[in-house]
Amino acid sequence: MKRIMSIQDLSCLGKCSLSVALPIISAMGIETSIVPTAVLSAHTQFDGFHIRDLTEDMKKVKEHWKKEDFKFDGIYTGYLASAQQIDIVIEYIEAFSRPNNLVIVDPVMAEDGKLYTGFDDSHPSHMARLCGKADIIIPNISEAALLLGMDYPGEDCSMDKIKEMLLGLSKLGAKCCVITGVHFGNDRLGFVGYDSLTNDFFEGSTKEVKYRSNGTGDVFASTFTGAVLNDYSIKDALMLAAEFTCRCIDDTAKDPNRRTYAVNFETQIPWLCEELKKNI
Ligand code: PXL
Repeated sequence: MKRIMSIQDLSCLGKCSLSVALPIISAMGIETSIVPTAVLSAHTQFDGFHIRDLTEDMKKVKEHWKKEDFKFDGIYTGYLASAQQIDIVIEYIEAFSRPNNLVIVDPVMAEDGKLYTGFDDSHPSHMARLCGKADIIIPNISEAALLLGMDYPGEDCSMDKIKEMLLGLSKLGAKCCVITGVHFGNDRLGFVGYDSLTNDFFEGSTKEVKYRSNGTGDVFASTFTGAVLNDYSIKDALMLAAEFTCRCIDDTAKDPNRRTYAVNFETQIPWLCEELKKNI
């Protein structure tokens, strides 16, 4: 069985970060070792959340895992609270890199052109350093703009703009850069990627469900990570993640008892497992 490490926060309520990565990637048959960077009573879109920072513990986990000589087939990082945590994550990548393991960085920090609560203006430049150590990065449009130090072009920006951003992102150093949450017109929403090894652009989309919720990016990134670790090509893994996320949002939008803070990914896990069975 393959094993991945996921480094991000544990929000005790609010279904994001590790509380999404752990169930989804595990359901996809990949052992998921976690490095919680902080414990929050609920994610930062709630007012008055309590946070316990675990920066010092992150170092201890790394030392222990290194001493035990644990090996990982991939490293997947998401929300990180500070520049210091980003430095420690870079140390993890250096300590656990092996010839064939994959480093996937989702530079979680913003949406709708705005940084999440708690980040200062220097955070994107530190995330950009981390992106330089990744094989694959999967920012949304807001995060891509912040990583590039450019003005937010809006959710409906042109395909030329998206491609210009991808070329800029590839200069940060990742082999494959993907921008998520791209509008294709005709109510289609999806991703556009650029592979700097082959110079190819690629894209994919699903129908757009007009319902906004927190945590959808984490559902997408976790499913993508699980699929790549199941030997899907990057494009097929992105497509599976897009379809799964679309189904989760659709189910939530139809649920009269829905929560506003996250999507119903749980109800769609059986579908995900069936899809995986068809392809592996
Ligand atoms: O879903 C992204 C995310 C992850 N972790 C925390 C967050 C958010 C988004 O708000 O607050 C703690």
